Amino acid sequence: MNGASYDLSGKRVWVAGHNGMVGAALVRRLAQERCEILTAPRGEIDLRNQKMVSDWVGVNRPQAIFLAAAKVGGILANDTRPAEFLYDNLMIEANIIQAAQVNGVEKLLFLGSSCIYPKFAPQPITEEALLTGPLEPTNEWYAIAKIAGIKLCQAYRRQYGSDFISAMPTNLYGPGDNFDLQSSHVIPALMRKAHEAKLGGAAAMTIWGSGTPRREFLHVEDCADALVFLMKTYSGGSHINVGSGTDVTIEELARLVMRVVGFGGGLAKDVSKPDGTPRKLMDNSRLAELGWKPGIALESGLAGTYEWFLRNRA
Ligand code: GFB
Repeated sequence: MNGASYDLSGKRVWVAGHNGMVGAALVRRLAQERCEILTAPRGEIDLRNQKMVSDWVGVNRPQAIFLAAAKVGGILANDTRPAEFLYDNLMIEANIIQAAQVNGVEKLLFLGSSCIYPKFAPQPITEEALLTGPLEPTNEWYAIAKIAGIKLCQAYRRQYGSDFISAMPTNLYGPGDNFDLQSSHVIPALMRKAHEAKLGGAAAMTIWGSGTPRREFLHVEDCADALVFLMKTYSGGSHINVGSGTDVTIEELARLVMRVVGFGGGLAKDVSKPDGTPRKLMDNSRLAELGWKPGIALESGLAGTYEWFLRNRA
C-alpha cells in the first residue's frame, strides 16, 4: 500500500536522536512543517532504558516519531565495538517501537542503513536483496540490529495494524557530522585529514584501505527531506531505499575532498585498515516512483560541509 497521505500539520512529532547529524537535519526540515517538534534531551532519557522510554512517550504523547536515534560510526568503530553496535541499537529501536504501539502513535519512521544488504548483493541493490546472502563482517552487528528494526516495524504493522515504516539511507554526510578520526565515517575523516595536512604543510594524506571500494553518498539535508516526504506519503511493510543513485571510488572521493579543502599533496594508503563492502550502490527507483529525488550534488555538498566544519571545528 503506497501513497497513504499523512498530514503532519498540528501534530506532535518526536525526533528521537535530535542531537545527531540526521536528527538535527530533521529538526531543521520539520521547521518548514506546521507541527510541534518534540525532543528528549540526552541528559533526561537513556533510550536503551525501556521504562524511561515508556514513561517519556506516555507523558509527551507524540503522534508521529522519526526514529533517528542510534549508535552509529564508521567501519573501524563498527568492527571494534560489536557489542555496543548490536546491543544499543537493538534496545533503542525495541523500546521506542514498543512504546509507540502501546501509546497509539499514528505513524513512526524507522531509520536503517544500506549496510543491511549482503556484502556481494547485485548492484544496484534493490529492497528485495535483504537477507539473500552473508553480511559484510565489519558491520554485521549494526546491520543485524537494523534488520531487526525493519522486522519489528513489519511485525507491529501485521499484528497491531501500526503504521510504522522503514527507510534505508545510503552513506550520509553533511553539517553536524562526527569528525573524530577513529569513529567517523569516511567523508568527515578525509575532510579533517586534508584540512590538517594543508595546515601542517604535509607532503601527503593517508586514506584507509586500497581506495578501490565504491560508495554512494547522500547529503543529510536531502536525506531529511526524503524522510519527511516518506512520512507524509508512504505507508507499507517494505523498507524503502534512500540514496543519490551515483557512487565513486574512495580514491576519487579523496581527491575530490582534497580539491574542495585546497590540499595539493599526495595520497598514501594504509592497507592495514579494512576496505569493507566493495560496493553498496542502492536502487532508489521505488522512492523515485513515489515522487522524490535528491537535490544536492556531491561536490557542492562537500564544499558546504567543509564551510560548516571550518565554522564549527573548535
Ligand atoms: O564510511 P566508512 O567508515 O563506512 O568507510 P562503510 C567507507 C570506506 O572508506 C571504507 C574507507 O572502504 C574505508 O576503508 N576509508 C578511507 C575510510 N579512509 C578512511 C578514513 O579515514 N575513515 C573511514 N571511516 N573510512 C559503514 C558501516 O560502512 O557505513 C556503518 O560500518 C554504516 O554501519 C555506514 O552502515 C553507513 O561505508 O564502509
